[in-house]
Amino acid sequence: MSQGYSHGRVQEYWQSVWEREGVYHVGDAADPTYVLGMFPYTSGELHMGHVRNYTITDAYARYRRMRGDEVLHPMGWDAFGLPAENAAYDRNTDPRSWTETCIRQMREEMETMGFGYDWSREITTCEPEYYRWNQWLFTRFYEAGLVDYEAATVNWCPDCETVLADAQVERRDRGDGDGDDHATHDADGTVEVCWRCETPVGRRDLDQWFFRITDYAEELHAGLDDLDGWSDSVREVQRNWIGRREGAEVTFDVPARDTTVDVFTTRLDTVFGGTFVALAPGHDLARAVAAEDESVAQYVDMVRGRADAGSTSGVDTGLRATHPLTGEELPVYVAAYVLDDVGTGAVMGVPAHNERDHAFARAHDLPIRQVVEPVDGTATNLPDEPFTGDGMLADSGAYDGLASAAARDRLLDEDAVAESVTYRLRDWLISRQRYWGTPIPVVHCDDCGHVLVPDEDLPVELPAFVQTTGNPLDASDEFVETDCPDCGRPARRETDTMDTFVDSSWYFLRFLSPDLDDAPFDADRANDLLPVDVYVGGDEHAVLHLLYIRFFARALCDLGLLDVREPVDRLLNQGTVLYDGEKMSKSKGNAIAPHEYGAETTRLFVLSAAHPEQDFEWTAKKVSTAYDLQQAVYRLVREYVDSDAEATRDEHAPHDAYLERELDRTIAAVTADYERFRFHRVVSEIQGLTRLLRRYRAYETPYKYPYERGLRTLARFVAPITPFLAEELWSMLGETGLAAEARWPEPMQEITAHQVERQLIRQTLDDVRGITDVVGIDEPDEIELVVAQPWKYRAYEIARAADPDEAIVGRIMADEAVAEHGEAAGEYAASVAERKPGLEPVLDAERERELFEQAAWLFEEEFGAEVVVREATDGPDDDLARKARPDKPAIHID
Ligand code: ANZ
Ligand code: ZN
Repeated sequence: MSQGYSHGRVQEYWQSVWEREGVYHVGDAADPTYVLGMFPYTSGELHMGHVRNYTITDAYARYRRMRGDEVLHPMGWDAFGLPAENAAYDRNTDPRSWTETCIRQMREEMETMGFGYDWSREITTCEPEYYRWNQWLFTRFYEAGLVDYEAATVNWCPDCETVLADAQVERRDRGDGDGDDHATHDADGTVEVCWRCETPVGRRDLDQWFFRITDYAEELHAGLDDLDGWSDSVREVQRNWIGRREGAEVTFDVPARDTTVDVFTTRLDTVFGGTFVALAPGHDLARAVAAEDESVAQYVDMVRGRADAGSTSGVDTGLRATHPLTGEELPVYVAAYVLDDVGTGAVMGVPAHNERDHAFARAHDLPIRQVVEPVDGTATNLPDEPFTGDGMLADSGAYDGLASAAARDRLLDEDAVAESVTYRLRDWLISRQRYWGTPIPVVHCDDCGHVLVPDEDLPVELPAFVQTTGNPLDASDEFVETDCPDCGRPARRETDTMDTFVDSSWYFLRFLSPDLDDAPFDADRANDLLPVDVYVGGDEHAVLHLLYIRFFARALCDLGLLDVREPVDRLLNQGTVLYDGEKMSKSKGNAIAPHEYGAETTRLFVLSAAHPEQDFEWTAKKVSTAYDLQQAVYRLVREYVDSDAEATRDEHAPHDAYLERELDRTIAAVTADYERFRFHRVVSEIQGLTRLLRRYRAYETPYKYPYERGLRTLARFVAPITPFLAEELWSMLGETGLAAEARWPEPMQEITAHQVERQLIRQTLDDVRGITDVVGIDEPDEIELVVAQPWKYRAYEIARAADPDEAIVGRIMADEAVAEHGEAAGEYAASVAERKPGLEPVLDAERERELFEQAAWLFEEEFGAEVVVREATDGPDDDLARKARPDKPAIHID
């Protein structure tokens, strides 16, 4: 008995061979398929989510390589970010050393996992060679008007001591009594917290750097329609995030100040119901009034930057705005529920038809005027509740009686009205008041304002790390103090660093030419190789990272640096690995280390458990099934190569044909499954083929050719999933090259016919199982398979060819070759006529008989019985003849 397979024993050897042979290396002249997994944040360990992510890309990359493609499958490190700084505090080290240690550990783990990367393209975002290009791109963006520097009321996490992008703020149910009054509580009982540390988020006013992603809102939104390679759910999340709204702007005169206020509305049909105008606290007119009016100033101060959709607070400015359609004078309020950065920052209040306006009107005793009525005549609850649906206009002058949609359309022709579109998407706040990120390449000069650091002075490198409570860069005089690039006088460096999402917005381009030192990426290469063919990662990135890469690609195109506006062709979002129904994670204490069960067992299990996009539950039992499968495959090959030459046969026997065709079918199926990332189906085919080959050999001395072909096929089937095992098998089988580079197997014959034949065999096997069960025969001696008389096939074909409403029995019996079988023929004709609508094509009599002869061994092997295949004969002696039908042999078991 030979030893089983041990991944640990062979892993290093094959790794060194792969490396020596440069298996995963892609030259610069190649035209590869680009397979990419979202590069990991350098936390120090691979968790199961990473393993699943990278096993998917690795299996696919390996499969493509074996199909003959060159494959670019690179890996790098998303190495900047706050956790490194926190770890540095906790461990009394500095972010760089900590990050480097993490990278070493993670790379080692990846190698153990057998991931085949082109390490010559490794990139690390915290290296100056990388982040200088963030700075260079910032500079280009700035010159192109894609960068804003603005005082902004920003989300501030007091624990991380940094600003957060909107997308890094999450809503939680309010915990009881955390009593932080700087936090933004909402009336609905939720609180906004930091995505990382869950601390309630407050607000601050700071000068901040923004990327103008909103310039691309329309295009980013429209482009989603064509992203066929992305899931509907990710596209929907992006659509909602961009939040495109079609509507109109209505202009109100404010005669007392000789100015106008534009409001944005999606419900122009309700315009005659407007009874007040409300301004956001940051609206120009609100600020102007606040400069003169104490009570308005107080209110604006109190609520500024604390926008609150649920609030009914507000202050009357005393101004009046003229309703452009009725000429009525409406009061103008400043109200916290009007958001500064939505639409125009001003609304027309329509209390009868909008929830927030209704609540506000109630609180301030403003009139409620209904101008839309339900079309079906149902009653509304006005004035107690607003009616928010569409309906028919009333009390709306010339527009009375129009349906809402038609009214919205017609009202656009009014002078004071213009069509308008707004977006929920905000500009991307990239400033972070932290150390471990890319320094923003700007110098602040008292005379020149903010000045870009010239390209030739890039990179602006991070100084040595110091431990402080605030931003370590502020504490570094040597960093801060510099000269103005324009006037040469003493000036101060910007101490904000970039959001790490900037780093990951273009890293897929850097992989194409990682060492290029006069540009961030090679434009020609990029235009050739982009879009990324397959990108795999978690769907938690649906709006941040996956929106930013789409923005970056477009911005780069408009800068003339790239021609490909959509950077990713096929996006695959892997599902979650669960443990006891919960996401497996270290913080939940239910994490399993990637190689706790052996790296390849884990790979095999993770791919076999479910479709890549589905969640699955980690169970020890299924893990051991994966382990057993590897051992079974290994043993099958080991036993064969250890046996002597007598162990094979050189002459063809009928039963070999079934194996040969089944092999072809499996190859076709596995190939199609790999193409479509259905690794779980691949694994069940591998299981099936392993079983079939084992049984074939157990049945009789195997015919050398198809059997060895079967084993070689199996070795290649497992190669994308368990690459070390595949190399062992491949060399055991006497192959000289590497399994990783072996040519993918191909079917030798057309397999369509075999699909039908296989189905017939499986059905008949099932029938035999059913009969032995029912009759209670444990060990049958003989199984008789009786194929129908040839004339039945003829009758069957006549029935199939007939029109549905033809007298089928008559047609059949008109055929002499059938009719001569008398009563039996009539009986069969009636039964086949009855089944007419569902008659599938069947084999002919001869082929069906031959097939059962070729597959008889499967019955013999499974049931340990002798198998007799024969044709039914007419006449009184054959009592099975009546039961035998085309596609359904009569079965007799003794
Ligand atoms: C009048 C009106 C009447 C509105 C009505 C709605 C219903 P959705 O469709 O949810 O995106 N709005 C516009 N700018 C705003 C701002 N800066 N802050 C807060 N609210 C603002 O919402 C679009 C509606 O949000 C707009 O249509 C406007 O209220 C309000 F029966 O105008 B509506
Ligand atoms: Zn200057």
